[in-house]
Amino acid sequence: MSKEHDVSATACQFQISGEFAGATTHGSGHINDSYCVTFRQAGMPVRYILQRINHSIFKNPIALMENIQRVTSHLAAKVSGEPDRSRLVLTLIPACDGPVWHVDADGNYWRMYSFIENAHALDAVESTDQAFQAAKAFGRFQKLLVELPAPRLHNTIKDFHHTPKRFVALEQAIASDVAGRAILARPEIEVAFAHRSITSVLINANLPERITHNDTKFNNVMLDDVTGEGICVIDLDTVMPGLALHDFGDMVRTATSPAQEDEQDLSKVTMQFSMFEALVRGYLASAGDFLTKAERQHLVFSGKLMTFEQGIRFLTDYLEGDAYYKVSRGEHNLHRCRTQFKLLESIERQEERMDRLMQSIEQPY
Ligand code: ADP
Ligand code: GN1
Ligand code: MG
Repeated sequence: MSKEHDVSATACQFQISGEFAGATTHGSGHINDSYCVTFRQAGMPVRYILQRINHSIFKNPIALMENIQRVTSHLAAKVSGEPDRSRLVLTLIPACDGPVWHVDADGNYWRMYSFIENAHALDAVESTDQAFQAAKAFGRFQKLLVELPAPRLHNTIKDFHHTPKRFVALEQAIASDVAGRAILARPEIEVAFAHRSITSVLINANLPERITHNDTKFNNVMLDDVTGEGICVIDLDTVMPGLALHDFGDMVRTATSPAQEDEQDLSKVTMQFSMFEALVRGYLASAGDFLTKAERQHLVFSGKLMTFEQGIRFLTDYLEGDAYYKVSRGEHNLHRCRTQFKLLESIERQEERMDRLMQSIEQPY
């Protein structure tokens, strides 16, 4: 349990019956704080997920929660006829005073979800079926949100996937060098500059704005413990207007390599072609009927771009003295940057083969 936050008192601010029975930290996210909390109801333990929203990163937590409320209500209505529907969409628990968030005495914003039981999220992919299931679930998520009624969702982080602006932020971090680390990251800075020209490709490709998840990390989809099916997309803080390809690209980044994002043995980091193929097939199975030709033509490129973008984001944070991502060692962000750039290299080596796969899928005869 957190030393900084009174988790039990906070948990009791939500409309949950029974007695608070305990809490443990949960998950491996880099931004928010998540806890699994248990209440005893009629003698039985019932679990929930309590999260503190990082309001130094998400500057407008209420707008963010409005987005999540609209999105989860819309999705819940879409799956209302399906069996097991409560496990297919996140369910927000209202706070005792009404809204679906609670603000504590220190100004922290909290929210509570029902716990999706008999399902799991994985930090690294182990099988092609998992990759297929994750991509199918994220594609379905996008598809169900095509019809979200107006108004436009709030932007929870401005220019989140504007890669050219991410590059400018890197240049500023190098110039300021506040932590004196630029000298330690020379090879990585060179890789970044060698790829500058790819940063504006998607922005200039005239792609349609959609409602996208924007953080389609492999561990942001829950897989059913028994069937392995991708049942529920989670971590909705960055659901906002974006490009479908940012989501697909981030799947390639996080669900093709068998290694963890901060693996230090770079020989383990590789883009497994079989996983890429499973991602394409899973994503097209659910998103294939609404994607435009231009979107389909950039699927391969999106994996390269999002891997590069994440690499420069980690590098920027390393140079800025670890101001953004949670770290547990001095060079953590540099290690993370290195896995991204190793994966980028692996993608580049296989790009032609990936393109050939796409051609065979688009023109099977
Ligand atoms: P973060 O922003 O820290 O990544 P997430 O919302 O992704 O936060 O949650 C962290 C982890 O907690 C997830 O990877 C998943 O394992 C678990 N989790 C989140 N929401 C639920 C839920 N409603 N039911 C069960 N597990 C959940
Ligand atoms: C952060 O919250 P989490 O750990 O799922 C980040 C993503 C990055 C990811 C890299 C709001 O996601 O954009 O891709 O780390 N989220 C935010 O692991 O910046
Ligand atoms: Mg997450």
